[in-house]
Amino acid sequence: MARSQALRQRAELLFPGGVNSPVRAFRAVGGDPPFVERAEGAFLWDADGNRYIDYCGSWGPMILGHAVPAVVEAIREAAGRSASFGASTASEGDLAELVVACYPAIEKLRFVSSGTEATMSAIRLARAFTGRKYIVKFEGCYHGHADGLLVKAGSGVATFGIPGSAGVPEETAHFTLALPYNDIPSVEAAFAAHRGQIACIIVEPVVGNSGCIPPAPGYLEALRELTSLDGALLIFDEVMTGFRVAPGGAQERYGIRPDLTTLGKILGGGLPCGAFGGRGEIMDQLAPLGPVYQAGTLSGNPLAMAAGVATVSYLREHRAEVYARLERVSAGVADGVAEVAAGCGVPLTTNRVGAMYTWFFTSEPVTDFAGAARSDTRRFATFHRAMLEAGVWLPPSQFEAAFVSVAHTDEDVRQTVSAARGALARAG
Ligand code: KE4
Repeated sequence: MARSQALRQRAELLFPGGVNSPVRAFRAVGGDPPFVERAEGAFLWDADGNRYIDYCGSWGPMILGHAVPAVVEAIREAAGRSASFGASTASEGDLAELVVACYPAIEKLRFVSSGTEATMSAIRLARAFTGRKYIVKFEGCYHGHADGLLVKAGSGVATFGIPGSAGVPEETAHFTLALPYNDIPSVEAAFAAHRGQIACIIVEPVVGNSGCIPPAPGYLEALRELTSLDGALLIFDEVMTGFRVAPGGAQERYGIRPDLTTLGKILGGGLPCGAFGGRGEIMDQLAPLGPVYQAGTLSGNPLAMAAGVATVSYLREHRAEVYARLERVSAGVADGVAEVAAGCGVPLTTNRVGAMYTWFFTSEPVTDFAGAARSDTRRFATFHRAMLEAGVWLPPSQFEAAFVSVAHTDEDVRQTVSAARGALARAG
């Protein structure tokens, strides 16, 4: 791994931990992360020419696979007309019309450049619209790195086992109530204790940032009812689940109508893009119409719009075939490895919703972050390293979801299950 090693040594002089986002450092699983040079379809190649079947997919965006010709051509064509104007373009409306078609709960939206911007802005909007300060989030859910949301968060925060983050004033965290996921009594108690004071609940409708945790039957419906009763807004953070678990995200899959929705990842087809949207009366509180300020130099960037239109329009035009394939291949890999684990006596709990899934190294059901945290993360680390050495790239943390793309084939599944035989034996 000579070239990756040289690149990492340079990177460690330039970036804290050698990375531009903490989870990429592989600290939770140990070993040195390979540097990726290129990717195509379901495969990554590192700087030393090693090939991997990719189940990280850039943490979700690459649902069509890497370097898909239609997406590449759309970006190339847009780039030829300049990368950015700082002015309105037709392409923003083109992507927005696709979003509105997929998400009936979104009457109006605004594009931003990341999921963090989307959730941060949605929270500010909810507080302004309701005139309330408190927000509710759930332990193990990650909504980006805005101050008030780094409270008992998932993803990298959970991976590093830190309660939140340094630099977040306790006065800010004070207004964030972090409750256990899939636990309605705790939500009822929070509303009883803060009647009329909670601006919103923000929830990953299918958790991805504790590893994959599906909502318990009736859970999302209860959140909808409790927020409506108290006049709080329900925000579905669909940055990860949007276009992933259905074209219309978890709100389509589970039939819930949130007040606000945040999107990202797949929305931009791999380019920096996020969005937040919802009821028009709420969205119209935003400047320049209303008193809530929110802005962004590259919001609605033409290249991101082009990649998003190419990606989302493909998903919509081929929805039946695409989501049936994602379901089949995702079930094939998740259940195939689970069967191998059962056969060699390694305790494994598999959670999956559509094309996102997680293997937890525990024999217990995993229905909230506390359950996920009881997994044997050391065993996961050994498994991850063995799979990487066998040419399978999994997300480098027990508290992340794995993703399948349209480009993954049955042969990729076979090879992955075969690699897992050796990796589970090593982790066993
Ligand atoms: P970004 O700011 O990273 O674009 O989005 C933040 C975000 C918001 N909401 C959800 C549900 C998310 O999953 C994310 C980001 N996800 C992580 C991986 N689980 C991004 C990977 C990283 O931090 O490098």
